[in-house]
Amino acid sequence: MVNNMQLQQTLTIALSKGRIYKETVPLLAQAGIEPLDDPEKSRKLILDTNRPEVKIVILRASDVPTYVEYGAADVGVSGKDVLMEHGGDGVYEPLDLRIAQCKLMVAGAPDFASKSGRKRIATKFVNCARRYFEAKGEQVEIIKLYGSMELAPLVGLADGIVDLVDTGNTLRANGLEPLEHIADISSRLIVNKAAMKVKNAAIKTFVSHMEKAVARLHDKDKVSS
Ligand code: PRT
Ligand code: MG
Repeated sequence: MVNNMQLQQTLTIALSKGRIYKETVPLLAQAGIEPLDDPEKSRKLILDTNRPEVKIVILRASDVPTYVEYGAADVGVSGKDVLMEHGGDGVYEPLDLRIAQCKLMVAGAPDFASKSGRKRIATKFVNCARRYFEAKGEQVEIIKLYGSMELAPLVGLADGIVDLVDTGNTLRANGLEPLEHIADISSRLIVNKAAMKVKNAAIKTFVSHMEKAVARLHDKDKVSS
């Protein structure tokens, strides 16, 4: 006879390929979850794990909050930049995973500040940029781009950009400088609101395992540095 109490709650985790996947896998391993496929090698978009009740879906980074908000995934990992740009309070954000860290900044040529008149700012973070300049009381024209923001000031499309900066090498290689700090960015664990109620036990356990994994990884960093 099947005992309902013994049926394990399923958990679907949304991740994006690239740095978020690479930096989340060691945390998942500490939580006892290991994917059975590598998304960099396989074309599969749904990955099984060593745990039959846990699956991983591989999405475009900017789609992760949408999948989690609508409950197509129970939990996910998203950059704070993506969450700020997505806006709203459609998901819970219980944990800072302290991975994929960088800064959201205004960047431009060294003469950026001395430019007169209304500046043009190219970015894929149009909402973040609009909010930032509004809060400063500065009128700018925002131009939406989907990539290679660094090119825009070089070819006269924009005076400056709003983009993520880590080492600053990409800016420097293109004769640009980081100028104004908008926000510190790291990846967050996000949770679907209905799942938090319906799958409370599974999600609470998962979040607390991830919390311990983050603490362990961070302590290790402190000891080795
Ligand atoms: O690439 P795609 O359009 O599919 O999606 P994505 O760019 O959102 O994904 P991905 O994997 O590139 O980034 C995922 C998340 O990683 C971002 O949302 C951030 O939260 C985080 N992250 C951390 C970064 C960086 N560091 C980073 N340096 N994302 C992007 N960069 C890029 C930045 O845009 C710039 O082009 O790296 C370049 C700058 O790096 P430095 O070291 O030269 O300063
Ligand atoms: Mg990218």
